[in-house]
Amino acid sequence: MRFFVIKQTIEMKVGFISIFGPPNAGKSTLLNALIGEKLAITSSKVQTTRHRIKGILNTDNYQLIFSDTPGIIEPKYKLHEKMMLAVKGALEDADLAILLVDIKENPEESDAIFRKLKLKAPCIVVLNKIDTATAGIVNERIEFFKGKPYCREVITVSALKKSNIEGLIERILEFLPEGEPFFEGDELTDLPTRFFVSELIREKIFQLYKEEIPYHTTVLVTEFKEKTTLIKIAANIIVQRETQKGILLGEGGKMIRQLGSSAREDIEKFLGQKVFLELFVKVKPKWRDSDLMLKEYGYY
Ligand SMILES: Nc1nc2c(ncn2[C@@H]2O[C@H](COP(=O)(O)OP(=O)(O)OP(=O)(O)O)[C@@H](O)[C@H]2O)c(=O)[nH]1
Ligand SMILES: [Mg+2]
Repeated sequence: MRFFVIKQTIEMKVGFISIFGPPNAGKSTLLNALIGEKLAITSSKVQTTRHRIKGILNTDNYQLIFSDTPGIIEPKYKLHEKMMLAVKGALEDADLAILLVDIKENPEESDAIFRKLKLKAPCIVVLNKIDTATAGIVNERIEFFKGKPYCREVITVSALKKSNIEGLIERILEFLPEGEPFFEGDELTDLPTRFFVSELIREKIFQLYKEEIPYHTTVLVTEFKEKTTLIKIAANIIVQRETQKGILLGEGGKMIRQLGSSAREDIEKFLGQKVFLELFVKVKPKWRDSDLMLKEYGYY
């Protein structure tokens, strides 16, 4: 009797896929749709994302390490420069780039941004928000990007409605090499929990306050203590001026109470545990232009 030992090697596709595009194209919404979890905060305002946020999609057959990045802009202050450094980091280690376009916006503007990136990795142009456009516009945009030198392929999705996300993943896999996974097990990201807590508070600031306030603000978690029945979290909300502090607090503290309770609900959902949240507003003049303060608040 003979025995044959068949050695089976499981072929796994592995790669870094970075999402780039102008502000508000839907990059963070797309990251969340790809990962199937709310990892990155989103808002209807531009410049919501300030960091590179990695989201890892693990199956037996592949490990896809996606990076959400800040929208590409001309920097006006040091915080902007740090944001563009986050974009640069994601440019450098991308195996594949997703160039994300809001189908409603002028394609020439996205094209100008993509040309400047001078990417070495292959690029897929992904037309987002197709739920808002007619078939005629969609076809026009496909034709526009198809001939561009950086574009290997054009794919259409709606990140918000989660349509054609599976199709996008299938195409991504075709561009990636086989390899060993970079991250172990079912890790979802490489960022600490405190970061996501501060982001959830920042997201509420983007939703609750008008105009300039969110752009003058950052959030720093100063305490994160796991108690028996709940997690005690304290965070500083940093603003640049006393007047902004007044707006954040609102009359008799009305606004900050609203901010605190809606942020707490989201943090509880994220952590799956009861949370006691304390918020403090601090004025730090010109923090957006101070290397020292930017570093302290997590912008490297
Ligand atoms: N209708 C529609 N809206 C979308 C879609 N994808 C994203 N949005 C909306 O577009 C807005 C911007 O989405 P974000 O994901 O925050 O965009 P972003 O590119 O990450 O923006 P920045 O971080 O500011 O650069 C939000 O209001 C989203 O709900 C989509 O497929 N369809
Ligand atoms: Mg974003």
